[in-house]
Amino acid sequence: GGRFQWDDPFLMEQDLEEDERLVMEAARAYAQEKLQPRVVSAFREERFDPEIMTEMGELGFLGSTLPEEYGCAGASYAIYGLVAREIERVDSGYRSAMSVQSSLVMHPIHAYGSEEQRRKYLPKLATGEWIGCFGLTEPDHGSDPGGMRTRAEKVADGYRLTGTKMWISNSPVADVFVVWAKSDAHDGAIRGFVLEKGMKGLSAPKIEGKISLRASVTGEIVMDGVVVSEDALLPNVSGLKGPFGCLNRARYGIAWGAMGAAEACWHAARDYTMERKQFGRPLAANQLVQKKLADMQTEIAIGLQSCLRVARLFDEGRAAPEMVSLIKRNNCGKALDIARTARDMHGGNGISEEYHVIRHMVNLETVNTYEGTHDIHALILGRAQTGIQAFC
Ligand code: TGC
Ligand code: FAD
Repeated sequence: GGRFQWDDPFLMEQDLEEDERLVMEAARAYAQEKLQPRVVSAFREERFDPEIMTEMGELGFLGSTLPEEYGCAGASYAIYGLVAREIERVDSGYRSAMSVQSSLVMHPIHAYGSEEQRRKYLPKLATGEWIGCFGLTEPDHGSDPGGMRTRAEKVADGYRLTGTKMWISNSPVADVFVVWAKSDAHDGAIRGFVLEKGMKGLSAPKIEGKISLRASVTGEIVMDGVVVSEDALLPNVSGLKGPFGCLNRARYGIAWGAMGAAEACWHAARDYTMERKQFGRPLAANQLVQKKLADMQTEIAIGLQSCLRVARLFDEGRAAPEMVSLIKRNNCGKALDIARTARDMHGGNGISEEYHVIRHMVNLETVNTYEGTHDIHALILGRAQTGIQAFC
């Protein structure tokens, strides 16, 4: 018979390839040694330290699945996911910075860009010397990005972009902006453009006052007639499938990342309830508490198995977007429940920054909402099984 390992019930880590395990361990060491010590003050002060990007770049964590010829690691999707899990074990905001750079900025430049665009942008994004952001959401169009108002008008030798993007991770510190706009030169189709900091008419004001994801910087992208040349257009994609192709990859990483945050909360709840005594015995000696720990263990073990399965399908080119909707939705929703329960199990201490669980809990509210809300992914799955479109 096999031996049961409480913190890895299905022995997932034993199923990893040697290189995958090594990268996972490196990511865990980096996250615990370099990110964990600064996260409490970063969250309190609503501060994102941009040098985190160069640190992640040095370790090969940015655009890790892209080819080595552009300065990237050429890693498997399992590696990308395992790194997301380790980073988000510390904070969803740090994982967010990595996801945006890798899946929402480097991926579209690689998948839809010209060779010149790839050579110009990817190496500096891979080292973290340049920071990128992705502008799809607008003030009046979040779940329905197809209704976007941002426009690209044709002008001599290029385009003039006008519009506002809202809730954009990293925009206030970004050097490179991948934005999506309806282009009148392409029959109103949605097209991608790569903008650069300092262009006339481009600004990225910070959104202040977030109660969630405070260690990640979020802003607007305001385009007030930004004129770009023809080479700012991403030539090789047209329509919503452009941004959605990026979202498939970012959502996949979020499914892993959310499990990292959930594991942090679960382990904290276990440690706390074994240590803390009430009524003369450890809290963990109560049946109610053990049931909560068992539920956390169960959901996380199953959630991680689903991630590893989709990782393998991605590497084989067999991952469908609906599979990603299923794991993004389930793992974010379950992680949020786990964080709320862990917060409760810490009693009054659970509301203190010192115990981390409430920070994960409020972060996961964002994670459950961005990249397609929990309910939007339900509608994607409902459509896929009934053939009936329920969005409108
Ligand atoms: P629909 O008619 O379904 O599709 C329009 C076109 O897009 C194609 N498509 C996809 N292609 C690839 N992958 C996918 N997942 C795709 N989903 C759709 C589709 O085939 C079609 O192509 P074509 O050629 O026929 O035109 O479009 P709809 O307008 O009905 O879509 C509805 C819905 C709800 C599915 C969609 O709009 C949606 O997913 N909404 C959620 C929006 C969202 O996720 N926004 C994310 C913004 S970015 C972000 O949050 C970053 S946070 C990152 C961080 O900080 O970590
Ligand atoms: P809405 O679409 O207005 O939804 C509000 C509520 O209505 C939700 O509960 C939703 O599920 C529900 N709802 C909507 N439509 C339906 C329907 N048809 N049926 C039933 N219920 C429905 N976007 C980017 O482009 N780039 C980024 O980098 C980025 N980073 C973000 C960072 C943070 C911190 C946050 C909070 C958001 C970020 N987003 C980003 C935006 C994010 O993707 C959107 O907030 C998200 O897609 C939801 O859109 P919305 O906020 O407009 O909500």
